[in-house]
Amino acid sequence: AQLHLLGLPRIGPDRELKWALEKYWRGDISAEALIEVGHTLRLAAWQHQADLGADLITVGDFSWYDGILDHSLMFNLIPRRFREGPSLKGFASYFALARGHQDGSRKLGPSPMLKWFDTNYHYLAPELDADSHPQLDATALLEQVGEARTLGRPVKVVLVGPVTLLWLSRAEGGTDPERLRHLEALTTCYAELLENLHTAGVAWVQLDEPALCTDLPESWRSAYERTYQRLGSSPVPLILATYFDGLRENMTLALQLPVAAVHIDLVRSPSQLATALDRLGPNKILSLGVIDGRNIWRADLNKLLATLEPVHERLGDRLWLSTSCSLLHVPYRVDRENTLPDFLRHGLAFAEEKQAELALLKAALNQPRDTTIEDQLASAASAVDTLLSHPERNHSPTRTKLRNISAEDRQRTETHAERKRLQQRTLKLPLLPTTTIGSFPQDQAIRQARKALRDGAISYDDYRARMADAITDTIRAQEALGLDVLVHGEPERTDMVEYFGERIEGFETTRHGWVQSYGSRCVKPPIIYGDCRRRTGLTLDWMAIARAATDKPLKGMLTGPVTLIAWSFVREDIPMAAVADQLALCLREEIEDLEALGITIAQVDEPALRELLPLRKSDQPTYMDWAIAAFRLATAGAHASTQIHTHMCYSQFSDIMPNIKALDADVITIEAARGELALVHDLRNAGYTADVGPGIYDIHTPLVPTQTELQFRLAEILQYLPADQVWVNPDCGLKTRSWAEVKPALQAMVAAARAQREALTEKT
Ligand code: THG
Ligand code: ZN
Repeated sequence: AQLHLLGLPRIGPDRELKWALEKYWRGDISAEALIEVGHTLRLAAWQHQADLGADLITVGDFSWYDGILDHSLMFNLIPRRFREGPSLKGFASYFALARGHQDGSRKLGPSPMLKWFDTNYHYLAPELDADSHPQLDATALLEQVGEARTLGRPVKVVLVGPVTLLWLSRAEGGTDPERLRHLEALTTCYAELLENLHTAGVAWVQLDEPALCTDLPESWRSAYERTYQRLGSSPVPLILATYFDGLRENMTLALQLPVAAVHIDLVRSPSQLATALDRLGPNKILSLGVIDGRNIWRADLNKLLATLEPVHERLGDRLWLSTSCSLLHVPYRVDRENTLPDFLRHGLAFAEEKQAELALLKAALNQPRDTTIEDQLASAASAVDTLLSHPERNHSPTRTKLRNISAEDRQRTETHAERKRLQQRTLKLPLLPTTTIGSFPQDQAIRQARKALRDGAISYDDYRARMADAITDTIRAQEALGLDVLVHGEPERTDMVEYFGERIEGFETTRHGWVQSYGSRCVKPPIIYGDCRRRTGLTLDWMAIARAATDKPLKGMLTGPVTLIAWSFVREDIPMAAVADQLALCLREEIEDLEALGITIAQVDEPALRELLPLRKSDQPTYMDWAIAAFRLATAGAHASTQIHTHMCYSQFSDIMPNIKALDADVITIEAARGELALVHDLRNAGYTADVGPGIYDIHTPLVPTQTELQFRLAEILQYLPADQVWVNPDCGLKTRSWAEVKPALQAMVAAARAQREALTEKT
């Protein structure tokens, strides 16, 4: 068997690339210094693969900002506004597409940032139009090939395949034909690129086609045949890489394409091995993704060997071993995580440990089993065992609570209309109530206090006092602005999922476990390894401070079960639905305690509800069932007089409207990425009758909206929704903005709501 890697993380074990990029953007370092950082990171990744005994060194998985953007530039897929805009070169042009460009008074927006399949990684979508003109410029990639060749090992270049590249692109007009019309010209570029790579001495080219693992319309399936018929004459052998799901109905199609090797994901779809073996041609290489590229658990190597041995006997060197997908989605290495308990740390495998697992599998298949191999297999098995049988995994009071959940626990006793009447009695909110999504600007002082606590420079009491000041200040500011429903502002949270992960039992957080989310931005997903339960309040201490500071209606801020799961690494020994219910019970208890504090509004955010949606339609109902059930378990214990809010962002909602309705929240605030009106239409068509706050201004830009603008938008919304259903709020949290932007924006928002209120009262 041979060993190759689909791709590695690139941000650097200490986020070296992030720091270098951000310094370069600030003008603190030169382009040469940035280039040097990239070079060093690539070299380290290649050297590591060579040391490990990988049969091919993977090149092309590095990127300054995003790999798809690299393809857009390599194939000259420049968005129209940039083609017609100022002539930029090198990094200036690259980062303009990634981050936007200010050209005098003209602002050129960045390319749309979209979710990479069902991951928490975001790519920059290629933007196409009738005048797009694909053309090859492979200079940057060929340079990297040259660098890698100095190691003296066979090189494999990884690219996103042409069909997936188009599948992920956006075209003016937005229809399939408008994307597919560019396929032929693009395929010509790929063919030329393959020639160039061959000339440069590249041994293999991996074409990533994860789109083959989605529900493909017929026009796209036939696009695969056309495209690969042409690429089949490539002078360099091709690996077609598929991942994130099984190939299912596309299996025959994929195996018939004229490529030398096919990679399939055996983690997401172990059962497809049998079918693949059945239909594999006599000469084709089968690459098996056996080590999970999406999660961080150490593999059960003995079980894998039991599966692999017969395959190896049959295929010999036509069996290749790899990770299920690129390792981009996991952190670098476990061994530095010395704050984790041993039983957990020994049960984890990040990118480097996963590579070692593959090397061990390869050795166990290719060589006689000597004692070194046997010892390593045994110690892996015992580490996995220790973690699996750890008592934290099976906490009996939590299990009992879970067993006792009944259908009524997921059902509020009053209808929304009845609840609304009761809630209004205590809240006494005006028409078109104003609120925010929860977070307020995190200034230097707040960040410094959190860091000082982490570094042990200040005591917890000192930290708490500083946070209390921040909360009180934020409350005063909201009162001064005249907002109707106040929040405490979340100064104590960096990332909300990390915050809850630090407080819920059954979670651990890492010190260095960063994963790239987009560009230079990273997240540190916590690990759900045990039964989740709440030992003490998750937010109560801060909320008590806020409650004491104001008499106005106050909203408690919680993160929903689905989002906690989506942005964590999750145990796999029990169903995700069970983990979701455990988390839901934690939130349910928290809401009960908030009520006891006199806080009768609770927002349970589910920004990732759409993100976790399975790639295949046929899998989606099952997911939605447990996701909605968990949200309802979290919230249905609230008194009828308690108002449940939820918030969602970054996604398209039209196809999940019925599911959003089924959450049975009293108020939903939504990011209206496609504009408020499209969203309001969708809500009306779905017969949505609960309250809605369609984000009335975009917090993702530093532009401050004016009252006139907002009043106009509000008036438009009111043409579609009755006034007593509408809330007025920004479209997301304000954490990333400055007070200088937030104050005038909220002032304008409150003024717009008041003016609109008066206009409505005059009418009646
Ligand atoms: N939290 C988590 N996942 C997410 C988001 C989140 N996924 C989707 C979306 N939001 C991704 N967006 C971001 C936005 C900002 C940052 C990361 C992902 C970010 N990260 C800091 C950085 O890289 O500098 C991390 C700093 C820190 O936490 O200390 O700014 O909100 N889990
Ligand atoms: Zn949001």
